[in-house]
Amino acid sequence: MFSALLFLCVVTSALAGMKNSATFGKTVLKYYVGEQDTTIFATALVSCIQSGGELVMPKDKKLNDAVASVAKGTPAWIGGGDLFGEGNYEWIDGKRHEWTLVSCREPNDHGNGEDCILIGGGGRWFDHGCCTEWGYVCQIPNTKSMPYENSAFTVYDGNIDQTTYLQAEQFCKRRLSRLAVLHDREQFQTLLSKLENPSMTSFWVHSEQDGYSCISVSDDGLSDSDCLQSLPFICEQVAVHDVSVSEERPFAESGINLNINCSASGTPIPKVTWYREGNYVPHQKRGLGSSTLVLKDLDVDDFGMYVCKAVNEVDGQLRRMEGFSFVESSTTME
Ligand SMILES: [Ca+2]
Ligand SMILES: [Ca+2]
Repeated sequence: MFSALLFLCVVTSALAGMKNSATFGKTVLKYYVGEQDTTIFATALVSCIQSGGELVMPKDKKLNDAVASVAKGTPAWIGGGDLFGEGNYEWIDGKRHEWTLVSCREPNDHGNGEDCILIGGGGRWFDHGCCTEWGYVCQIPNTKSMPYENSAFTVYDGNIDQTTYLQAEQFCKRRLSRLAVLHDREQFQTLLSKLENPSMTSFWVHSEQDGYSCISVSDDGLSDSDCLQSLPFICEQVAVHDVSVSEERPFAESGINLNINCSASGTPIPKVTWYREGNYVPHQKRGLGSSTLVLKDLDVDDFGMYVCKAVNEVDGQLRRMEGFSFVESSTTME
């Protein structure tokens, strides 16, 4: 007879811990790194927004030197890359990125898979795979004003950002976000009530209703507006916020049936799928934002590493994030 222990650990995109910071003009540069805190490019982007700022865009040498110094010469993500077209390097605000501080033989798009930019020793830049894990530097306004961050929503208020509908839409997309989908007026009023001094009363948002082109929201609700008007806007993160599994260390004996549920939250609601060693597991019940791994009449062949992935995608584009869970098994003989 044998019994077995299924061992499981959960890795989610937890917020990183800040390791170093420095004031630069009206902003604070914060460097996040560490065994638990290094992360893929997409998570770094979202994490900076959640901290009320953005992944740093060191467009001039002074700022670049400050970034290199706060990152202590170790590689760190900065806000640039060619994610939206090979060789078209852009900062995350959509401005063209020029390789003025290039490292030797870079950018080289090594293996046709390097679309994000790291700052390295001497403040020099190099392209690297976006899904590799590194520290990162956020640039955060040291005033407490805008943008206001409320969970998945970021309100870009009047004085800073007023744009046409199309520009607002692009702005959100470059931050792994979309123009916010607001479901009712109360949701908007709650958001607005948390702003200290809202300078405007009308904001661009996305509408899922047919027949509208450019939608703004105000106290009166949603309305069809002139697309070329300049308005502030509200972005909503496209992200997996959390991944959890029903049992972290299920004790499994041969012959039993085992159900392990994996659920994820995010905007939009992520698709959740179980894999075993990279292969889709057919025995799973998938629902909205969750999937249950169903192992019937467990035997030794069922033990192995299971991975639950929560994926978010908008417009079929690369803008997505993943959360992972790992299930490992070990067996003990009696
Ligand atoms: Ca590339
Ligand atoms: Ca490279």
